[in-house]
Amino acid sequence: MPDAVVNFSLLHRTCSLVVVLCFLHISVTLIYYMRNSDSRQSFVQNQQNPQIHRKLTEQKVSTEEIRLASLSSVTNITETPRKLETCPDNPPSLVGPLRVEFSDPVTLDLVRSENLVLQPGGRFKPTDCTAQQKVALIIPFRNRDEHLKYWLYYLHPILQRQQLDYGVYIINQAESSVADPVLKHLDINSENGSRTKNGIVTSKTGNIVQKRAAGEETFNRAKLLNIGYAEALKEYDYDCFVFSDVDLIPMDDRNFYKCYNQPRHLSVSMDKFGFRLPYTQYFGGVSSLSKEQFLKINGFPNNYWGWGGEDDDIFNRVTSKGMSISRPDAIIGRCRMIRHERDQKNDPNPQRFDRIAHTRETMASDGINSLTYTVVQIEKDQLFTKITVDVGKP
Ligand code: UD2
Ligand code: MN
Repeated sequence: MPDAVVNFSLLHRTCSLVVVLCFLHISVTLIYYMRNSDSRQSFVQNQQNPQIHRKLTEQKVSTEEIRLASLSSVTNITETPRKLETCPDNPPSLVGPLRVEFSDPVTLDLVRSENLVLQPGGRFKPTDCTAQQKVALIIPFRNRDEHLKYWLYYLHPILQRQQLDYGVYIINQAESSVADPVLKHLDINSENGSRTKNGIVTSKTGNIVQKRAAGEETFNRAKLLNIGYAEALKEYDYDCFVFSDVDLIPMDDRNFYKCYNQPRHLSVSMDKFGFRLPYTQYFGGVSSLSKEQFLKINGFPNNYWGWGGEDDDIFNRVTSKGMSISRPDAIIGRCRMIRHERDQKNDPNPQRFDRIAHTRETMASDGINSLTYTVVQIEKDQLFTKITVDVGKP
């Protein structure tokens, strides 16, 4: 075969192959184009006629609507009331060291006007977060109105800055003429008896029926604190109890009036003791115990009449139950005591040393489980709840 014929046949086959390939390419492109134009057309149609689109998607939308509606109804339930975050460990409005002095006179009306956020009974809870603890502040009290004004003046703003859910309870030891039905009766009806100058009350026959008069009863600090615990719990589900003398004011708002994992002594650095602990076991002034810690030690003793010893008994109770004392440092724990004389009917208790020596034997039977008292009156002030009680006699 001549060379020219061979070359021509090769050229012909190559050309045919190119043509077939071109045809294939064109048909694939065409099919692809046709498909796309279909969906493009339906898209354009849908845009022009939203009715159709709505119809087409109706079923889908309605199920979606139901899902969203049910979701929003769930959200509505959980949103009323709005769920608040727990308040932080370090509340943002604390200021640290505070100036505390007792020269300017303070009135209850002034304190009320500065604490309009309080609920009746001296109650408060933060509005922008949920307080970490529900704290009852218990103050043993009798005839210390001047001190109480300063306590309320300084403490309310501090407790609010500490973002506590709190209530203030003044446990007022009743004057015996109010608390004692026999005396009350004798006072009202002079025919039945009379009160002599030295306060001894006699019956018509001349027999001594009571050797007490108004305000004559011996003070019992620890029993008043037990009563505060019991009465506060009747009102609200408190989980922490801060027991404070009426004359003690903290000098730093970082000294939290709340509970810790061990019973807490808060008044650790007092002006009256040269800003240091008078002795290691000292537990007087201001302390805090959770409900659990308080019950573990059967509360406080009821039979310390007069001044002294009850704070050491409480210390003994805490350590005998294997707990330790938690304390702030001497800077944060600084506090001032309003200077005062020893009150009447609160003489040092001569039995205190003997009692402290036997705490371990007596604490199981003397405490919150053996507490008896009578409520005489409950007063709800804007700044506090004052509970006047008859604590009985030694
Ligand atoms: C110390 C302790 C106190 C307590 C007491 C001994 C300090 C700061 N405090 O207080 O915790 O252990 O010794 O019992 O060291 N009260 C009245 N009216 C009275 C008597 C007492 O309201 O007629 C209340 C009041 O809250 C007072 C508290 O009891 O702050 C303690 O009595 P105190 O202040 O006379 O005794 P003081 O300062 O020696
Ligand atoms: Mn005092």
